[in-house]
Amino acid sequence: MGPDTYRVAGIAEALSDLGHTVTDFGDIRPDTVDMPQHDHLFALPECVGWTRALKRVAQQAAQQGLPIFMGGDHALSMGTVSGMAAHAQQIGRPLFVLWLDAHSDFHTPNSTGSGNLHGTPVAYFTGQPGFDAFPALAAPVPTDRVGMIGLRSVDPAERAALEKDRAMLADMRSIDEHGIKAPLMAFLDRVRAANGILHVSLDVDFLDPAIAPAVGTTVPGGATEREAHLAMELLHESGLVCSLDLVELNPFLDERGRTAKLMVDLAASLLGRRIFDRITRSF
Ligand code: 5AB
Ligand code: MN
Ligand code: MN
Ligand code: MN
Repeated sequence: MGPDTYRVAGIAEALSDLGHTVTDFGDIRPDTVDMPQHDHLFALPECVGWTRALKRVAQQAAQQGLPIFMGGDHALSMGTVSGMAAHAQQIGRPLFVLWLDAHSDFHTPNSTGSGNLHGTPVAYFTGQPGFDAFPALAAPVPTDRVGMIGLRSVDPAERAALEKDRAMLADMRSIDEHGIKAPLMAFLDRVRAANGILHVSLDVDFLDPAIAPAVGTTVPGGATEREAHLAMELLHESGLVCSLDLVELNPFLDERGRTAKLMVDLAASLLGRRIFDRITRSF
């Protein structure tokens, strides 16, 4: 239901109003895979089928413009990021990933307690072990090319794995203390210094549930509307973004479409819209 909700909320119009040419490729269908259901991992064959299809579609779409992947479950990033990584390899530039999420999604199939694969995409595309059922990665994204902003719900096994790794991590406490600009600019500097391109993965639960209720995994204390827009505006100004996931929207849980509208507005900010004309003078 996510993609149709974004369509109804006017995502194509919002982006074409900015002067972009927008092509809607329609809903993607998963590949069929011949694999039994797993006793712990939820919908494993379906997720493998989606990963295969999305990887292919991402790689093709990246050659034509800046793909926006509308979901849907965050497991879709297994396909979108691995496809974008293959594209980056083809054009000879490193892919970086900005993960805007309350969660780190760094479980492996062996560590996940819930069995929900939306908690595992970062572990998959960074090449952690345990993903044998999934397509082999042509180009894993090294963890030091991953930045996570908005963290406030990290399971013990994820924390232990992240502590051994070199991803840039900014939890909500550090955003409270330093603002969202500091960690974001530090990460963008890394991308620029490496001549990289940047995939942004925006999980609805990055936002505070008071402004974005339409997600199954709400965690209080998330980003405010202005923090999120500032992040999008800075991302736009960086000129580094190559692709975007809009994930975890569950329109059943929305209030009068406000979450869908906010996500569309954030996508528009990332693609160059200014909410209002700025007017600032030093004093
Ligand atoms: B989301 C949890 N860590 O593994 C798990 O919304 C939550 O894509 C995962 O960030 C949340 O089930 C996945 C408890
Ligand atoms: Mn999900
Ligand atoms: Mn997520
Ligand atoms: Mn999340």
